[in-house]
Parts: sequence; structure tokens; C-alpha cells
Amino acid sequence: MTRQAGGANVSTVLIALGSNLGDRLGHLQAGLAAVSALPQTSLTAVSGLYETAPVGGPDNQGPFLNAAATIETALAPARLLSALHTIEASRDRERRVRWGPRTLDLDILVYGVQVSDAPDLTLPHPRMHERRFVLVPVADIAPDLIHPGLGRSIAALLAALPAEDGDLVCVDRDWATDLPPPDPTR
Ligand code: A4P
Ligand code: MG
Repeated sequence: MTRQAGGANVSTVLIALGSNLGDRLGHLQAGLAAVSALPQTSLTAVSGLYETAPVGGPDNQGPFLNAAATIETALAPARLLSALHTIEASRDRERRVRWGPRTLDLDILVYGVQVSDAPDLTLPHPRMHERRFVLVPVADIAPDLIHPGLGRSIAALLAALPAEDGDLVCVDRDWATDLPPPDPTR
């Protein structure tokens, strides 16, 4: 959804958060605080926190913490992605192996009703509908949201995905109530 606010187009955007390296909860909390402090952006909903088994990537990586959040933002998609990459870098994110362990991953899942197959920013995120570690958190905050590419609700997409034993467990519903203030040194 996009609407006018004070002359700017404001869109509803779904973001996925993930971490499986170092202080996982600290990275997610700091990442979310930084997202909510972005200019022309407000945080409107945050999912529970889930511990999830790694999907893909190297064999021996540790479990992830995953969550999802909704923001309202006037930042254009490319500008928002670049801001998310800056926040990832502030948590010492390194990119070595595809789907390898990471301190903080911030993906744009859905940006309004935009659909794009550009490799730098594919919208909606090309794998979101195949992944319970994405759809379960998103269903906490936006079960009725229609996937702009597939035309089906998040709840319907999730219902179509088989659960695997131990693939995911909710570990905290209130992990984002006391976010740290943004760290000016990072
Ligand atoms: N990119 C394209 N579209 C987007 C988008 N919608 N949002 C480009 C964010 N980035 C997008 O991303 C690689 C490139 O994707 C970027 O240059 C960006 O321009 P990355 O963050 O460097 O690396 P990545 O996250 O490893 O890549 P990718 O392919 O997006 O990974 P996935 O598909 O997100 O999978 N298992 C569990 N349990 N939990 C997880 O969070 N995450 C992954 C990563 C694999 N397994 C996981 C988890
Ligand atoms: Mg990513």
C-alpha cells in the first residue's frame, strides 16, 4: 500500500531479520532499533522471536533467530535497501559464503505492491513464500497481507507449507519492547 503523507509517498514494507552468529539477540535488537530510527520511517509492528533450523548454506552453521517487522516509510526501495546494508555493516556483517553464517541479515520481503525481478532488489523477496522461518513471523503481524506476486495471503501461503519437526520454535514474544538506543559509534 502506498499513500501520500506530507507530500511524500509512504509505503508499507515488510522486513525480515535474521542472525546466527555472535550475540544474535543483541544484533536483532540493535538492527531493529536502527531501522526504526531511519529517516521518514516508522516501525508499526514486530513479530515474535523464533529460533529456526538453518535452511541451505554450510552444514555446520548454528541455529538462527528470525523475526519480521512492518514499517511505514517514504524511503524509495533502493534507498531503503542501501540503509539496511549500512545497518548490517554496523553489526560487522561479512559476506563470504552464500547463505553462510551472519551476524545480521535484513531483507525487504514486500515493498507496498511493487513487483520486480531485478537481481539487486527482487520484490517480493523471491524465496519468502517457500520458507517457514519467514512466513511464521510474518503471519504474527500481517496474516492477511496479499503477496503482490502470487496474489495469496500470507496465512494461505503458510498453510501450504509443510512443517518439519523442530524446524522452528517461538522463544520470545516481547523481545522488541525495550530496544537499545541507536549506537552513534557504530
Ligand atoms: N537482494 C535481492 N532482492 C533482495 C531483497 N528483497 N532484500 C540482493 C534484500 N536483498 C535483496 O543478499 C544477497 C543479495 O541479494 C544482495 O546483494 C541484495 O542486493 P545478502 O544479504 O548479501 O546475502 P543473503 O541474505 O545470504 O542472500 P539471499 O540469497 O537473499 O539469502 P536468503 O535467500 O535470504 O537466505 N535459514 C534460517 N533458518 N534463517 C535464515 O534467516 N537465511 C538464509 C539466507 C538462508 N537460510 C536461513 C536464513
Ligand atoms: Mg540478505
